[in-house]
Amino acid sequence: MLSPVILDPARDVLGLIDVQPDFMPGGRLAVPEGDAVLGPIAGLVSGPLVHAFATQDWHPPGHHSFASAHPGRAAFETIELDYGAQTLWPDHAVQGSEGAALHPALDQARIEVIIRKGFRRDIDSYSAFFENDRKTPTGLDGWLRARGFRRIFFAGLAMDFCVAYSAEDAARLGYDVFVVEDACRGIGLPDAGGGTTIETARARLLAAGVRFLPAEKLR
Ligand code: VGL
Ligand code: ZN
Repeated sequence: MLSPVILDPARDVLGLIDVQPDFMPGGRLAVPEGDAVLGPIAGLVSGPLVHAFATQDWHPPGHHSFASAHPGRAAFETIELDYGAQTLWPDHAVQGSEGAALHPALDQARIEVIIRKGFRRDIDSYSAFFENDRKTPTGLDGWLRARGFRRIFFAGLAMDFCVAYSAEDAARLGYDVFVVEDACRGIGLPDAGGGTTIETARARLLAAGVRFLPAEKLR
């Protein structure tokens, strides 16, 4: 049995990734059971983790991650862009739209900073730390360091994309990283050989030293 993790408010922070209606049933890029994260997250934001940051996927119309920006291409296909492979998505999280808001049921009281990402038209940004070229920073690392946070507990959507990229970058940057598993759901693209699946994302994170735990283990 995994032992409980005793939290220290001086160095621990909750990272809420893309808790936005567009990633939930009825949204434009619905994650299966995406709304199931709201209950566990409500527990987390009223529990022992008193500091939180949130990310918000925030794309301009015509963003290059949208299949609609690439004539002849369909959503969920992968293409090569100058920074590498890019999966194409249905239009989603368009700046200012209702689906791009932080979910109205999310209690924002403990969210001290909101990082918006994916606002440059030609580059996608899954991770809370770097855009998909893996080197353009969002500024989150500077905020976390300046505040003295050393352990990050991630929750949100989607486990296999924005949560996974964020957790992996956090581990690479030297943070102690946990994924609160019951507070995440994944897109679950079919295994198309070499693409990201929930299983490959999980294996990558474990190899990077990221730990998975249920919310009930946080004290
Ligand atoms: C996400 C695909 C495209 C995510 C965002 O939040 O995981 N996935 N944009
Ligand atoms: Zn996006």
